[in-house]
Amino acid sequence: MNFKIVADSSADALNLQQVAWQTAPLRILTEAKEFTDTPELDVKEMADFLKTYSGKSSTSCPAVSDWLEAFGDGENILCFTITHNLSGSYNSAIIAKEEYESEHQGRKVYVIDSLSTGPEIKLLAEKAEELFLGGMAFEEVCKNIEEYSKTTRLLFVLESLINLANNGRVSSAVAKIAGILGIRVVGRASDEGELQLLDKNRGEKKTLHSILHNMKELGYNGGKVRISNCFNPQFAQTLADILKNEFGTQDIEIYQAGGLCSFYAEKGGLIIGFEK
Ligand code: X90
Repeated sequence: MNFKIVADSSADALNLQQVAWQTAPLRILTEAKEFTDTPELDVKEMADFLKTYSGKSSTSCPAVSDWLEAFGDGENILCFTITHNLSGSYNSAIIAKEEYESEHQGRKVYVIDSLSTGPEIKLLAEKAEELFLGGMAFEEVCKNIEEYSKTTRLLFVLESLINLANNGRVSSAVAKIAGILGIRVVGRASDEGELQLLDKNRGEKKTLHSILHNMKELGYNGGKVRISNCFNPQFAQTLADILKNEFGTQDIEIYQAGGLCSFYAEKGGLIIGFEK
């Protein structure tokens, strides 16, 4: 059976080793330049450009044609999108699925709205790979991933919410709190896939305390963790060390966020996906 995992680029590069995968790019748009969020995008170069750029910037979800390209010639495709509450990506994927299935008799695309983004999608994709390699049939994998996604969570820590506010994803009053020097906002993806703010903290120590507290509240107890960071690997590593000590966490990975997550998480931001 030919199996392929596809996600929009909010999931960052998936780097799966044993099944075919591809991402459909979101785009970061400015008046001067456009960045397509493929695994090849030079995120550092984009961040440097945005630092000196003072005009408007926004993003756009994958077009139907981007999804079709990512489906390629897959026969059984499991497709993940960022939460429909923040993006049109899910709608676009559904249209692409219908087109793809009617053009290619017998091929299947199963679209899952992650109600989340970034590292939580990565956890879902990794689990799907594992189940498939264990010999599970396509439909069963899809059903199991729907169940598994009820046991994964997403937290984030942001130093700036300017890009989220400028693009209408949080209110500007909320963004102002995060704009105060040294304040870091901790939040989560709610069960409905909305951005939910939980806490604001001054200083790294208090922020770490808040992350741990909120992870525990959400049921964390030593499961898998994926931390996507926007040019802040040290902070991610500090958190990883604490998790290893406190919970005996074994399976933890830290990586630089791709274009879309870097644009919204902004410099210093962490996005943490974990198993309950
Ligand atoms: O369609 C588009 O243009 C994409 C818009 C995406 C907007 C938000 C992306 C957020 C990425 C920030 C922290 C994670 C929040 C997750 C809440 C569900 C990273």
